[in-house]
Amino acid sequence: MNLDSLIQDYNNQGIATHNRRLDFIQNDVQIPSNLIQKLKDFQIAIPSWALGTGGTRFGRFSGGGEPGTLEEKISDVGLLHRLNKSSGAISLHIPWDIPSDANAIKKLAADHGLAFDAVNSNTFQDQANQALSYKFGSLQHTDRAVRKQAIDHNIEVIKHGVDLGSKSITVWLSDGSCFPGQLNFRRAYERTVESLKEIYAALPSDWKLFLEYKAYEPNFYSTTVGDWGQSYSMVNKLGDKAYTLVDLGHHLPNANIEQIVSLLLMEGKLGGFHFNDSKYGDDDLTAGSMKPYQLFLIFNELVDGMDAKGMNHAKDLGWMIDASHNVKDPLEDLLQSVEAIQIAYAQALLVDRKALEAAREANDVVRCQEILQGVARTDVRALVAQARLELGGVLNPVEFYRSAEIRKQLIQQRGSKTVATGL
Ligand code: LRH
Ligand code: MN
Ligand code: MN
Repeated sequence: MNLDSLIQDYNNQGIATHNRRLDFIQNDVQIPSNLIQKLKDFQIAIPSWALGTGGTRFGRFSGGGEPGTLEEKISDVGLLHRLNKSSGAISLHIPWDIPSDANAIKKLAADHGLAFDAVNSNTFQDQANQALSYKFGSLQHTDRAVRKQAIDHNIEVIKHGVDLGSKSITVWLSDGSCFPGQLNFRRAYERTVESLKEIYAALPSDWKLFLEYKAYEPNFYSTTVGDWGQSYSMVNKLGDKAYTLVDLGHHLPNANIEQIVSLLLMEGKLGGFHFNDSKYGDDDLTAGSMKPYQLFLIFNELVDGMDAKGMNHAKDLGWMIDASHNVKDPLEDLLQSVEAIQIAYAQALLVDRKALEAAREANDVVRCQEILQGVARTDVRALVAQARLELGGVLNPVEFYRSAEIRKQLIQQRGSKTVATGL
C-alpha cells in the first residue's frame, strides 16, 4: 500500500477520537477564529545536519538508514513534511551539503513541497583541502589571509543559496579564546565586524544575514559573538539586512531568553531562531523537552511583539530547528520538535492579551500568572492536529511513523551502517 493510502486509513481510524478532543477544547476555550489558519501557515525549517544520529565528543552511535547524500536528506525532510505538513523547508550547512547540480536539487525539493531556508556557513572546522587553519579563529583571525579565506567561504555559501532560492545566510562563529590574555578583545571585535562587512556587501538586496551568538564552546574563556548584545551591536553596524539569531541553547544558565527575544524584536533586529532545548548548555535537545513553559513564554513575547509591529508570524522571521540526537531516531525527534513548537505557538495565540495588559497595569501579579499558566496548562494538541489534518497531514505523526515502520524501510533502502554528514 502506498504512503497516501496508509495515511488515509490511519486518519480514518483516529478521526472519531480526534473529533471528540477537538469538540472538547472548542467548547471549553475561546478560540480565535483565525488560529487554525495561523497554525497552517506556520512552517518550521529542518536542519540538514539533524537527520543523522548526532555524536558527542565521546562517541557516536549511528542508527541505520541515515541519509548519505543531500538528495536523501531532502527525501527525509520531504517525508517529515508529508506527515506533519509543517516542515516545508530545509536549512543547509556548507560544505556538509554541497549541491552538485543546484537545479536538480531545487527541483527535487520542490517535488517534496520544500523551500530552502537559511544557508549556514562553516568556519569552525578545517576542511581537508583547506589552505589555512581556523584553529585561532576565522573572521577575527590575526592573519588577514585567514580572514579573507573565511570571508570568501561565506560569499561562496551565499552563491549556493542564491542558486537554490534561499533568502538568508546564518553566520555562526566559534571565534574567541580559550585562555585569559590570549586575545585582544577589541581587535577581535573590530576584525570580526570588518570581515562581516565584506560578507554583508555580497548579500543580494532581498537577502538577510543572521548573526548567531553563543556563550561558550568550543572556546571556553571568551567568545567574540558571545551573547545577544555582542551580536546586536555588530548587526547594527552592518545595516538593515543584518539581524541577530537566537539559538535557545546558546545562553548561560537561567538567562531570560523571552526578555531577550522581546527586546530584539522591539529593536527590529530579531532575525530568527534555532529551536532546541537545553538543561545545561548547547545540549541541542528536542524543542520543548526540558522547559516547555519557557518555549511558551518565548512565543508569548513573539506573538505580542510581532502583532504590535504588524508582522507576519509565518514569514517575517526565520523559524528553524537546530538539534542533534544521540539516542533517538532523528526523524521521530524532529517530529516531536515541530509539534512542541506548534503547541507553544498555539498556546501563545490563546492568551487573552487585553486581560493580561489590564492585569499588568493594575499590578495584579496573581492574575497575570493565572492568565499565562491557564493557557500553558491547556491541552491544545487537538488544535495542532486539526491544522495538520486540514493540510492533508497525519493525525499523530510519531505514532504513524512507527506503525508504518518507516525506519525499517529506510534501513532496507540505505543499509544499517550509515553515517550522515554533520556534527
Ligand atoms: C553552533 C550551532 C550553529 C552551527 C550548528 C551546527 O553550536 O548552533 O548553529 O551552525 O550548531
Ligand atoms: Mn545553532
Ligand atoms: Mn549550537
